[in-house]
Amino acid sequence: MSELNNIALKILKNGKGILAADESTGTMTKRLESVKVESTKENRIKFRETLFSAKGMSEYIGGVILYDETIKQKTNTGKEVPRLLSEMGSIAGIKVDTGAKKLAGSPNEKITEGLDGLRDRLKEYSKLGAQFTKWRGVYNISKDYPSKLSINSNAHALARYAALVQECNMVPIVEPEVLMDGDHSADDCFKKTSEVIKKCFEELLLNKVDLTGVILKPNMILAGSESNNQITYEETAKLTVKCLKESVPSEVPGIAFLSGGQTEVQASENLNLINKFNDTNFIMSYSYGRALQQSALRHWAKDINDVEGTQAVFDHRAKMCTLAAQGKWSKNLENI
Ligand code: 5MM
Repeated sequence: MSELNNIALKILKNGKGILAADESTGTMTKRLESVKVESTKENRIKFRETLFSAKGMSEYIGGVILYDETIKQKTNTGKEVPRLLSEMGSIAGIKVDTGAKKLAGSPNEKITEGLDGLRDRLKEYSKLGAQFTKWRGVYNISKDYPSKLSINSNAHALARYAALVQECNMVPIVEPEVLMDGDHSADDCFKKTSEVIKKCFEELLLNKVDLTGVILKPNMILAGSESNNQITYEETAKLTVKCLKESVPSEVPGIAFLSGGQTEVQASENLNLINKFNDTNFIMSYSYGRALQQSALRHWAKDINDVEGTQAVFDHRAKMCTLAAQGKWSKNLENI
């Protein structure tokens, strides 16, 4: 077994998942302002440190995706963040793309940037303790989108990123996110997501990426958030498994879903059913941002010094997600 495969399995084994705490300063500012907390450097690390030192980290969270600011920050007790994570039994990861920008040639779509100088940045992050990385491509569904141009150019960028990351002995998370926005059907989501993922693997292979050392971070198959034809959780789970079975090469060890705007409970319920229907060898776990942090953030905002209370809320959410990653979640465990 390769070293990269070992890292990927360590992150996702036994129902463990990933905490996506890699919000860029702009996104984190929106999140904090939505709960009326000022977005200062101190407040950003205070919230993140509260989660990273929660008891549930060692049992449920195999890896944490950090943002550039956070991986270089020290906690209030003076510890480097990657060291704190490692003491909590979790692995530090880092978002290395520099964001999605207007795609020349199709200005209503986006291309993710960040390849320039990436080799040197990766060396720096590796020295800081990161063992895995993340790059997100975003795609919109509408009558004309995603265009071939967007599918091809984002796949190309994701593959060049992944090849550079493996050269630096880290595991790349490949995240092609087909957004929920819009009124498209679940069938459209299935078709477009399949096309996007297949193209990504075609490019990954062309770039000689070792698929046993990759984690795929896809969206689930859902109808658009404005569609009148929503599908059931069971249909989502079945379509999601079918899509991945048909589009992902069997060498890939693990899939960690994004939550993409689903509520915390929806994201757990869907993941649970996906695992019930999972007849592949892929580990199917989570790499949630909002669906792991929302309720903890709301609790914390009421009193940013309530470390224990916030951690209890976070621990509950992480436990629910890990149970879902094992197909052991049920609604009555939510106490709602
Ligand atoms: C945590 O949010 C990440 C995006 O941050 P920026 O937009 O500021 O770069 C995002 O990539 C995230 O990792 C994934 O979309 C999963 O998060 P959700 O909230 O969809 O589970």
